[in-house]
Amino acid sequence: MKPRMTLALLALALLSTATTTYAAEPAPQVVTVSAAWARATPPGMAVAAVYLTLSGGPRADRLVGAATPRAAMAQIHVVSEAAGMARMRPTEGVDVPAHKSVALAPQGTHIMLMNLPQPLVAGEHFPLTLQFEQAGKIDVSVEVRAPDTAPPPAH
Ligand SMILES: [Cu+2]
Repeated sequence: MKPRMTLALLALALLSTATTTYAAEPAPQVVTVSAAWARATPPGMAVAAVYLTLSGGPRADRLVGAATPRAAMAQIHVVSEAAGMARMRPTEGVDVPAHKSVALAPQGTHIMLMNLPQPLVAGEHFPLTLQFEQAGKIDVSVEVRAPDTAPPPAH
């Protein structure tokens, strides 16, 4: 009885060790996307900007495109300043270095949605598919927030 009990305890100890090993937090193998949001659009406004945070995985990656059923076209835009004017223009892609975060935020790089058939309404969520060189397609949900007092980005 006693040796059997010892063995059982030993087995239990081994099992829990193994469980602990497998329960270790899995490191993301690819880029991850978080905090995707867009401002609600007033009726008649056919463009909107999506902002989000890209977190690099073990390997560098590159965001190269985006698409959503809510807009006829989606482009990655960068903002540059010339003669005191902020201007945005399409870019080929956004580099996401390994283990680094890249924020697409107001006044900076964003995903431009063009030809919206319907306005974006505060409180709703809509799907956005991001295309990466390494990770392929990643689907995210974009939260639509109430417009604030900041002026819309100039085109
Ligand atoms: Cu833009």
